[in-house]
Amino acid sequence: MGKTLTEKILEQHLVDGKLEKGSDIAIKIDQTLTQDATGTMAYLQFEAMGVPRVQTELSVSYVDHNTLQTDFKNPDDHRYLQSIAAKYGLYFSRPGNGICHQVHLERFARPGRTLLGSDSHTPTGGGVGSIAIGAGGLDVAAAMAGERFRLKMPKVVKVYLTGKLPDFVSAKDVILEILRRIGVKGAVNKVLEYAGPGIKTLTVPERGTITNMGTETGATTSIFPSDEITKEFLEAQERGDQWMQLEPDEDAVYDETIEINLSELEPLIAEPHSPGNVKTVRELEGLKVDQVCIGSCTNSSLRDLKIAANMLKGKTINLNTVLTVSPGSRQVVDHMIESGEIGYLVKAGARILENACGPCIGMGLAPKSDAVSLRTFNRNFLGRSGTKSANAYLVSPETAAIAAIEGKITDPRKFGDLPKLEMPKWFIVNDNLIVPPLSPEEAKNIEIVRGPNIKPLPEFNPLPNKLEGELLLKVEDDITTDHIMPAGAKILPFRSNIPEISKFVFNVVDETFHDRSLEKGGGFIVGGENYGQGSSREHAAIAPKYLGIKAVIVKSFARIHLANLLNFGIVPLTFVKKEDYNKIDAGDRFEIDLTTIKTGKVSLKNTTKNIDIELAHSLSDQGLEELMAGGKLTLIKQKHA
Ligand code: MIC
Ligand code: SF4
Repeated sequence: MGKTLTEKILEQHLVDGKLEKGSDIAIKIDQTLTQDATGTMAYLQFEAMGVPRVQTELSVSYVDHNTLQTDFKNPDDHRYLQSIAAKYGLYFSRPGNGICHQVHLERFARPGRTLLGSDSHTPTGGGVGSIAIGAGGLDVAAAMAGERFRLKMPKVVKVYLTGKLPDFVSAKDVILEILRRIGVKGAVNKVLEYAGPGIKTLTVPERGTITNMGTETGATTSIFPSDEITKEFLEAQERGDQWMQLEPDEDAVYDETIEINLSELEPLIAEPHSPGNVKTVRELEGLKVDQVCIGSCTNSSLRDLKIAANMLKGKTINLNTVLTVSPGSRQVVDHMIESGEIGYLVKAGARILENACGPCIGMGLAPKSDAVSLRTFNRNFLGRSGTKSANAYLVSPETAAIAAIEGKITDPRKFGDLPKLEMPKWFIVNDNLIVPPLSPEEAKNIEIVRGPNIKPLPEFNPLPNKLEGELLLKVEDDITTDHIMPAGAKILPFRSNIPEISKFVFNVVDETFHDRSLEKGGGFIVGGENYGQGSSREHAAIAPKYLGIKAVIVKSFARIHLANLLNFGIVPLTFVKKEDYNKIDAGDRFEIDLTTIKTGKVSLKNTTKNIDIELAHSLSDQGLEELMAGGKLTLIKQKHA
């Protein structure tokens, strides 16, 4: 029986388990990446593991999220990260060099390699045929320490592309079409593997847009084959020697198939507050737009900026619309300067921001009250822009550019002739903002530099056999980690300070959550389907744990958040009968007996309502051991001691 591309790469990296759908496997990780907002915690954990140097083939530490420096906290974190990189053998991508996923795709991602990143959009690397997975910081720290990465063997979905994208329809519309069909939980524990003649019409950065935003379907990762187009891209990045051909066997067997004829697609848009609320742009035409933001790891490649610049050439942005542009990398800016195209944006009135995440994570440029904000980003969760009353919509660069001109949602196909884009044959390669690793000898003399905002990791104790407390909060389906642990300019600087950041847990849902949790000595959270979708931030587990949350009981979990709960000793449980969700209310008192947890089931006694509810979990034996020890770090520390 033939193999899928996913199976081929996983097989080469398999260190435990069998490649059978749904079973627990462990793989070797070749590369890791971190960004600053998750990196500080990841490296505090790595330090605690006591390993003298990273054990991977390549590890890169990027600074791209916390670049708004309103006081000492963020720059102190950058300095800490730089000293860590020097001490432990990592590459360090300095602030200003670009967004981790864009830079990693340009400079480091390799076909056939495994990449684990402490950011949920790590699958961007699937654009060159690597198995690139997002994970919590602790899992990435463990991989840097040479630990295997455990996951459930995903199902493999063949996304069969035919045809060719029409003018003014681009890669973003492809992933929006997939989201329109399968929604934000349609690919949990699945890999989206792209195939078919249509892939030959997509360049690597376009493929990267699609694999990047595949995260929004809940997919473990997304991947394209490594073909002639990949080869051309790597050669143009002066990395031709890293190319290898990789494709599935002709008789590969897939678990599911999605077919998309690219020629039939039209411009799409995701309405607030979910990337899964997809409509056609036509349906929303005429809606007044206050802000347009171009950038983010989804749509900030050279091609994306070029199309926007050339659509804006010679025009002025609408009187009532603000336009921001955040390029994905310095390489992109370098080309835009060389070709003069950056001038088209500047002259049209765009506010050019730095090469970083920026408004995508609410780091500045929050929209005005009740604004309509059109963004080329991948997420439009409630409050993420920094303005809770704002309505964020997700679109392609083409749809963004025309909206900036017209001041309202407009089908970009009305623009007229498609501007002709001149793409360079060779990229300008300048790695002078990437600090290479020091030799072990040189690294010996490096001192780790910590600012006052970097607080030590909280220590968590082994779990007792019985959990007792109150149901502190009951929430609906599709609760994101942006609900649980919001980000933005005010909160992100506390990513290395758990006591401080825990004050914001569930702030967008219930401002009393922090105080109530502490008053009640902790308790429980109940949720619906896909609990914890979105980012990889482990702070959405560590901070609730710090507030005394003992178990989270839901209909189903998103993959990364489930792993993060387990990593920090919060018991992740699911209802055996989903209708039991309706039988409980916030304020009820629970007792959960964990003595049967090894059987896969535990019983919850609701002493307020005097009912028993059956709960289950999907943890492996090793996962259980880590959970009961109060989290994974304790066990890893013991191992390396
Ligand atoms: C995001 O896009 O939500 C983030 C910010 O990049 C997160 C990581 C984080 O919270 O630091 C992610 O996607 O994992
Ligand atoms: Fe940065 Fe936004 Fe991408 Fe997250 S989604 S890595 S915040 S650009």
